[in-house]
Amino acid sequence: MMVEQDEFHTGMEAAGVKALWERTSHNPREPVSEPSRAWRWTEIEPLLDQAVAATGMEAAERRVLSLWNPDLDNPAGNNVTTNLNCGIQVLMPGETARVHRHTANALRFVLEGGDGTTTVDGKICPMNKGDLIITPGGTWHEHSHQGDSRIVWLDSLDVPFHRAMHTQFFDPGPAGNFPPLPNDDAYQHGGLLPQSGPGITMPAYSPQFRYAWEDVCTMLAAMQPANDGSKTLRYINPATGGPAMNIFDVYMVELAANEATIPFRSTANAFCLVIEGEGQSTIGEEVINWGRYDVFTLPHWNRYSHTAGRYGAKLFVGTDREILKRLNLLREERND
Ligand code: GTQ
Ligand code: FE2
Repeated sequence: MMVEQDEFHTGMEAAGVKALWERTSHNPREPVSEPSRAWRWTEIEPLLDQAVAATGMEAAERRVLSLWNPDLDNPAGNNVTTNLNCGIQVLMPGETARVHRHTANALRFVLEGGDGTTTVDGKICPMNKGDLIITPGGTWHEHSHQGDSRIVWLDSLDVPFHRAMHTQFFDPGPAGNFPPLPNDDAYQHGGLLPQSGPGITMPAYSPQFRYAWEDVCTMLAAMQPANDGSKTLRYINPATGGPAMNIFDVYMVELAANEATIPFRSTANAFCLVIEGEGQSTIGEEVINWGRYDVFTLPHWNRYSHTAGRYGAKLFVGTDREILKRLNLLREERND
């Protein structure tokens, strides 16, 4: 009877309960996902000089344009995909971004300019176009710029994951003590690992903080392509062979000209930063055309395939795959 129904619903509301059988979303057969989103370099690039005009570094702390995904809108912060955020950071000659540390893992990939440095736990890491600099969670870091034109890089952090886990901590500096580590030069020859000296006991994170662009190019040139013509290179922690950062895994993917990659899907979430070339990706229901320095997402369980244009392409990929893998939640499907 109607009256009983109403009493029932009123009673449930007062008690703070809901009837599971009346909810449509209680048993999805597959993960619910959001569509792929893209951010265009041609739209972001003109804003960089305006950002410099809008704020100095004292006020900004970090001059970053955060990529905002309307499907993952969150008043507590921005996400590009489930567990990762991205931003474009600009530093002018002579400027610095002061020392701090946080539990989130962070990376920066240099897009424009050079002669910058990020100091990570006392190690000075040169920043030039194409270089990757990581700051594993807990490491002290600061940026400075000795060049003569602006330096621009992509930042990405696993902040959304820490927000979900309530493990986000931040220390403003000054820097405290940090463990001594061998120089990055001590990790530049694959297959050889220092076994004596300060800091060689297995650190909690990669002892290498800088991955030079020249090395990435040398390695890609040395690799044999896969069946679909692509080459995938992983940035690793040289002391473990595992991901560059505990739960934040990064790759460089080289695509052959005019050849579609084998369709793939995963419960992991990734973003792609186009380093070179132009092309198109089919991601779930979306078709995304992309060019240099565009960023687009590969949200969980969307099947995707990339096709570069006639010059081929390079995609830098950041993913939360390692989180899912460690929790035995990684499911992957390749259509070959
Ligand atoms: O460069 O240290 O985009 O701490 C967001 C937070 C960059 C950084 C960001 C950060 C940084
Ligand atoms: Fe930081």
